[in-house]
Amino acid sequence: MSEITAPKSPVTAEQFADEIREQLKYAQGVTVEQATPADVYVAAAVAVRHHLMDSWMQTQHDMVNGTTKAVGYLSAEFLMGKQLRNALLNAGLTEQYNAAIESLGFNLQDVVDTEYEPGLGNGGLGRLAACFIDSLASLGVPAFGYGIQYKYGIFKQEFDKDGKQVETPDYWLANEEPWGHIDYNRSQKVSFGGKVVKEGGKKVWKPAWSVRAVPVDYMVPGYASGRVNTLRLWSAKAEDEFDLLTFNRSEYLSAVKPQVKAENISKILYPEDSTKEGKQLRLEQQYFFVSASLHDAIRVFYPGESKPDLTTLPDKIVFQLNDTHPVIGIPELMRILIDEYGYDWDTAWSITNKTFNYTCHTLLPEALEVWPADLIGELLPRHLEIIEKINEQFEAELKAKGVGAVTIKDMAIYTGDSVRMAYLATYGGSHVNGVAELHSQLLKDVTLKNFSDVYPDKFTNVTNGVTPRRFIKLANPRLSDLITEGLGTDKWLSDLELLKGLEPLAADDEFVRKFAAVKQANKVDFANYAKREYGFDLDPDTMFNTMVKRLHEYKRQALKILALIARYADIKSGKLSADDVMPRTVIFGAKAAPGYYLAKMTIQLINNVARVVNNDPDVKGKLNVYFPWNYNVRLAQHLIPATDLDEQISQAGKEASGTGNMKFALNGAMTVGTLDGANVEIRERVGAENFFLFGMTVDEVDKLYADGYGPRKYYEADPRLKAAIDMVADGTFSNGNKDTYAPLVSDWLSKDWFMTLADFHAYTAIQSEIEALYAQPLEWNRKALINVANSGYFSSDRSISDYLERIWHTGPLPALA
Ligand code: CRA
Repeated sequence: MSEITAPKSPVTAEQFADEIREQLKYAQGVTVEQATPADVYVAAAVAVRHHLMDSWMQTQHDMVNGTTKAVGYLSAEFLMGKQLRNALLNAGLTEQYNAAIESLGFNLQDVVDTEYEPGLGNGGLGRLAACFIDSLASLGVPAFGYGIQYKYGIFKQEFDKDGKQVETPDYWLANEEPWGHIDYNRSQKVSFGGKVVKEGGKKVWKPAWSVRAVPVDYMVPGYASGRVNTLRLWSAKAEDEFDLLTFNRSEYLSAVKPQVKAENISKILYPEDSTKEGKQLRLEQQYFFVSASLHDAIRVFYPGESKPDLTTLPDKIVFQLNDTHPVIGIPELMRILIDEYGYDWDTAWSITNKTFNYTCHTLLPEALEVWPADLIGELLPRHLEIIEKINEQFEAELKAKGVGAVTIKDMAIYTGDSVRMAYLATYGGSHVNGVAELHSQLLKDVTLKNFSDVYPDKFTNVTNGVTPRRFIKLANPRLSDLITEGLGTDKWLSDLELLKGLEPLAADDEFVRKFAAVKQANKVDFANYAKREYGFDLDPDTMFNTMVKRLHEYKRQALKILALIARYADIKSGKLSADDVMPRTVIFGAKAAPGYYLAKMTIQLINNVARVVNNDPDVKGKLNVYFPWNYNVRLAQHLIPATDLDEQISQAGKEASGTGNMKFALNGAMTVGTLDGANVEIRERVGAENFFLFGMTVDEVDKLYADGYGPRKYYEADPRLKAAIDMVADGTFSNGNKDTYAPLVSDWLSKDWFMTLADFHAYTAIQSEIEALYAQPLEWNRKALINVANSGYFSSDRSISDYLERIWHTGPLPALA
């Protein structure tokens, strides 16, 4: 860990208030009296940026002039969450800000509430990237996050009157966005299309069109490190705004066509990729940000040099490829080195190989990108040539190592028809890592087995982590205070393993009661929040049981909802008296990909189960289901600290890691989960007796597939499962319409690819264990506290330390004077 401590900001609350006043007057043109909370938010954000400026410049200076290798984290997603509170915390300005805002006559929360969350990511992968750049800065390691400033982030989710998901565009830049600085003077040109010609024996790419990549810089302040790194998100602009000749012919729309085409590149996060056009746009995005970032790094590290010695590039910066999305960076760096700087192939390959590493985040084959070769050929003809040559070299290398012809064919990076980006990344970089022990093992044993046989040393694991600053300190101030009280220090915020010191306190009933009181107060807070934001009436005296994550079949929201329906069916049939039901509030949060039919139908089902169950007097309010729409980082920060029981119930071998599981354990929720992803490591650390484990293991899943899985057998054998599925089929949750969920029911009974039915019995069986423990609040909270005490390992600071040691081989900048 870094020894650097933050220079205590000398600013007083009065000065901070003056800075806000000045900004309001000279930049925004409003008096304090005229100002709205939104005005004050912008002014406060600008004031915070000003306070970070010296550290930002110093960090860049030390990075470029020193000998510490920097990290470039290339990621198509950065799901940052709101910035103001986090920046204040990390800059040590929270108290001054609070006092200043109040002295100006504003309510703190009103001001913070005006900040609009940028949704520049889909889920875990994007949020992980945000945690990682926070930790890099907090550890004092010089780093760039490189990505795209999408104009529209992930869609805004609403539900229609039938409970169906409706997607609306999320125009997060509708109001002034004070954090990003657009740096027009440091733009890069990125080119596409055209053809490769031979000129004087050299291959020359003659592109057909180009766009201008303009960097938008976000400061990334480290917590108590005095260091501020950069998140550089590229925005696409046209090289020429419009064609005046066409415009003068009154063809106004045609005149702006090139502009539209250019700006489309950074218009939207992950466009649909089921059409040819969508695919092409996605590849354009990937190449756009990667090409701009690589050129930018050369500009930054070799300032003003027309003939830089790029053999030193791997000593200046190491690039991490966050999944396959930035992998086109490998042929792009080859192209830059060979075509732009005149290096020979072998030198270029050696530089490239040392500069890149690849993190794989999935085991689902459909998430490992494969590009049609003709698409790459059309859009990036020179890159396709380079990829072909890389593949030739690769095959020769394999042959020399004695690998058989069949295996060589299996391992092809370029098959003639397509390019396998995960294979290109594995061969083209120095290291490959999975994101949890189990996942890394499965990568070696299954997904990338051939590669791990030939290059065993490339493979390693780095288990994911989450930043305790945002997800404990900011999200859960009550728990933070209690932890600090229990440990007698707040150093845990930069050394999370210190939480271990709480373990003895689990034997102290007084402390456990305080811990329980924190959870209860958080539940009351969340109930108020849910009332205000969604109009829900949550009862904080029931168990809060949460399942939040993207909606995907493998994550098995269906398992949760079927178990809930089974319990409802028990009440309806009189098998169970509502009086004997432990009161439970089940809270779902999930977005489904717009084109994912069964996932969207599951959302509709959950909403309608909520409607029916919450309004049935027979249930006597014992079971309640809520589905707050538009799950995002903000909602996570409110909901996670208020949760008693967290659901991590994916089919074993499908969830690469999960990071929600870590956030919940750190906030004192108990977990019900399968042996999947990082659940395995959480359980190992918190102790098997403090984790509700159920369900098949990876081996059992594999065996069942091999033996031939038939879900109907489970339906026939388990009357409760049958009752639940029958209820979905018979129209109970669709106003009598039997067709509404027919595709879902038919999938469960005939395919059930992720074996929801096979795990149903185990899942419902563990509920009695859960409820027995919940009936003893002191014992429940003791176990929950043990979870907190033993989850320090899941700090993203630890993940980053692992990357530094195992993959990046660099460390913090020298301590600040
Ligand atoms: N969907 C995995 O599924 C993992 C995150 C971050 C995911 C999660 O289990 O925690 O990555 N994979 O490592 C992914 O995005 C393309 O693959 C995810 O967020």
